[in-house]
Amino acid sequence: MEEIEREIRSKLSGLERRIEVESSRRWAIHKCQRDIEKLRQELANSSHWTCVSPHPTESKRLIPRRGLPSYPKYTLSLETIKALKRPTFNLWQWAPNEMLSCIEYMFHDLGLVHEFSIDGVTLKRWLLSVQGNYRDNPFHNWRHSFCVTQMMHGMIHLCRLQDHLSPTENLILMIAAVCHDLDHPGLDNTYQVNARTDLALRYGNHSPLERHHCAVTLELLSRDETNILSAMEPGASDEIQKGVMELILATDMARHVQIMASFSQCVEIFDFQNLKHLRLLEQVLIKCCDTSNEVRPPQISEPWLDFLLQEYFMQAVREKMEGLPVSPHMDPEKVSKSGSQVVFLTSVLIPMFESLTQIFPQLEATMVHPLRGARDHYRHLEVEEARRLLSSTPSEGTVAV
Ligand code: BYE
Ligand code: ZN
Repeated sequence: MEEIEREIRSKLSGLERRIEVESSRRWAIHKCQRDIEKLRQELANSSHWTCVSPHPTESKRLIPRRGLPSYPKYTLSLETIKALKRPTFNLWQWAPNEMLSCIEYMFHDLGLVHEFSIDGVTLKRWLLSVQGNYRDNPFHNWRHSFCVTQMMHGMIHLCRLQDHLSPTENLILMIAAVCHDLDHPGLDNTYQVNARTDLALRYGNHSPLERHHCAVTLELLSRDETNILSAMEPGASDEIQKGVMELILATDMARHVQIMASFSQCVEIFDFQNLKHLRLLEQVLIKCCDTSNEVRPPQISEPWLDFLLQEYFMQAVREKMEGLPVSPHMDPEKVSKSGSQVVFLTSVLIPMFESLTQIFPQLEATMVHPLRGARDHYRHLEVEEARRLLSSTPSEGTVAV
């Protein structure tokens, strides 16, 4: 009996040592990733003349056009333009500047620049300011904004939203996608409320983050040099700002159940002439895009999950230091990566995309199928994880070798 105990104890301390070593590695990797992102951003911001891409030889790269000193200007290859509409688009290969040009292209492609007489230079300045107002968080950063916007652009095409919605509604969807996490501090609403941060106090604990993203969005649109809505009648501009606010506020996951319940009711009798139905559809669209990483191929989606957990674990460290409660899904001691993802896919993502499929059946193959694939993949990992745990935990009378 004593021998068994000794053996378990030695195994335990071995595992504890390993955790120590591995977590210091995780922090080192995280630090490197942040440094890389910072350097890329610096490089991108300082070089307006040349392509700053890390792999400039690939045909998918943006080709720099020379002779424009004040703004980074790229032309997109045909291949990129086609790829940009699909969830399989590789969004990890672009420098921050290139993502800027891609979004600029989407606004032109959807006819929004033409329709609303948006000044080309103002559009660039607005996008640059938006980019500059995203922080260097592991997850809630400029690349996440790009992802959500690229998915929205893809959905607008796939669901032929330009035939179903007005240009104003399409513009609202795109602005909301780009701006929806502006100045995200990397700490969620629960932290804001528990730590009684300035944001929580300012907004009386009601969706403090989302209200802040709205405030920064309005701030950028109120400055002459970044107001892409300046050519419109004040009434039209107000309507767009109001629509954008509603969509950004809908991204608060605390409202998920309520929004999905309302949407489920109208989805069966969906009527594109009914404004209430349209508002709900738009809310569900931005929610889908915001949480759509798992729709993408596994090589593309996997780093996002790691970055999100990294952000969550950093919050947990801080909460422990400050004596605040730690949410179970953020606690590195309680979280199982595959387990949480199975739950999230089964209870949030798949039902949400399935309900949208009732209006747009074409989403089934492009989005719901990949989501089911991801769920099966994580289920498989979960089983393997459990097996490994079982075989490394000695039960009574037996000692695992
Ligand atoms: C959500 C809310 C805020 C920020 F830990 C991000 F299991 C998210 F709960 N997103 N976005 C995508 C996600 C995903 N949350 C989860 N999985 C995603 O794929 C679940 C989390 C890892 C956890 Cl919902
Ligand atoms: Zn987001």
